[in-house]
Amino acid sequence: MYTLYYLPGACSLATHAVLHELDQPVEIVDVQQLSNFTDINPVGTVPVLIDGDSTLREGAAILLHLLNKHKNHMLPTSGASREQAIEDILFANATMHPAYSRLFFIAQHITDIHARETAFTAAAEAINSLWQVVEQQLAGRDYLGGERVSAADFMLAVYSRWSAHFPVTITQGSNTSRMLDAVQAMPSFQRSLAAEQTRSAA
Ligand SMILES: N[C@@H](CCC(=O)N[C@@H](CS)C(=O)NCC(=O)O)C(=O)O
Repeated sequence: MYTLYYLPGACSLATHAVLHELDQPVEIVDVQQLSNFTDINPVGTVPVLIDGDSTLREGAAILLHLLNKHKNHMLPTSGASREQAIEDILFANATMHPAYSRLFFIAQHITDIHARETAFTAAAEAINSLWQVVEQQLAGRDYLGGERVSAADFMLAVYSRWSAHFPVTITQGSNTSRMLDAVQAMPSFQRSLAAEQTRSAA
């Protein structure tokens, strides 16, 4: 049984959904209910995964740990498709996620209304450029890696939901919208979303 520390709807939702895709039992802990989460992750961010005696931090490292450990179709075991899947996870984690993180930063720290608007517009433009890159990669394929869903698809589907919280216009191409809709309709995604909402409402 894994333990996943999460925030509802945050990037930890991708880890949660991938755990269900891998058919792994998981207990989830909403870090908002904890007063000592920085004892578990001094950086204060989710996800954190407990696997036996190991405490794993950093979303990309956690996903690669899980995908290397459990048999799956999301991370090929060798070759160019494996390299591509790893690159896609890192693109999601280290490029797309930080682009979205700017929205949270602006909302939290920029109070001047004009500066805020300028910053939101610039952040949205940067995000939209990245979605165009995704759109090109998805040409002629259902998911980033081809026919089967990958961990990076889950990550992008989670991030895509965040723009609804901000006064920005984020647009995705038709290939991307199709992929994002397909991932969010998956039982693993729906189950994770529902569990996170139920837990935080309790
Ligand atoms: N590099 C970290 C970043 C994770 C991250 O930014 N998590 C956000 C949620 S999506 C978080 O925990 N934010 C709460 C905070 O920063 O206090 C990772 O990939 O695990």
